[in-house]
Amino acid sequence: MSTHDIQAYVFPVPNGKKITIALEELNIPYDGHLVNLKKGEQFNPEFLKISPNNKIPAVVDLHPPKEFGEGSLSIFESAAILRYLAEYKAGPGAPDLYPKDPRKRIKVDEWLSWQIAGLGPMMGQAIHFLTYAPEKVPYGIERFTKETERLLGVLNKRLGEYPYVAGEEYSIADIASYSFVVSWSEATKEDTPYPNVKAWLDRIGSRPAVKRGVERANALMSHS
Ligand SMILES: N[C@@H](CCC(=O)N[C@@H](CS)C(=O)NCC(=O)O)C(=O)O
Repeated sequence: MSTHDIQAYVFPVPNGKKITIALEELNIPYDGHLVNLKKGEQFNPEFLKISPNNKIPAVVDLHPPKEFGEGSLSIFESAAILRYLAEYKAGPGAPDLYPKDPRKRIKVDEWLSWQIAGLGPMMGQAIHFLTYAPEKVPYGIERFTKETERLLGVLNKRLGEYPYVAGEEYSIADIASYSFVVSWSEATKEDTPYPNVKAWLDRIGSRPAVKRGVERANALMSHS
């Protein structure tokens, strides 16, 4: 049953946690739905109607703003979802996670794209070869681990220059990268050797809304 405008379809992996974290930060009430990737639920025809690429996350807004016209709105791809939520759905007292100032906004777009196209896929492949591949493939492990480490080095440099990924202010770009970097430490069982990344992880991870977002995603799985 739907009780809120926003219906979030997730699984407790970094791409799902991004959305629950953003919803908590933005003070947006929502109903969470588990799409159990372990059971192949991402291929259910009903889910494919809102996420044709058979991946989480996806969001349905039952009552989008007037400029979107009549009817509910479905969105897949996490960057599109994060931008939409921050721009159109932020609740009372929420931080501005997607600034209107064009110079600030382009930095958020840059680093959000960097996560979606670089950090996420490379880290995903590295974790696959390190943890899930049915055979040990040294070439795959080395290629994707090296690239992930390079990307973490880039992030470390950036966070030596600015407190947050997109600059002086916390934004959806931080949320997008945060849960991936946490999962890298979990997968490699090592604390990150990058001091600026470590300080940033601690800073973001101590935010109450971030904790709530992670818990909410995990709870969907444990209550399923
Ligand atoms: N570029 C997509 C990536 C989404 C993605 O890779 N989702 C994975 C979980 S991390 C998924 O649903 N995989 C299921 C599948 O490929 O069948 C986004 O940012 O939303």
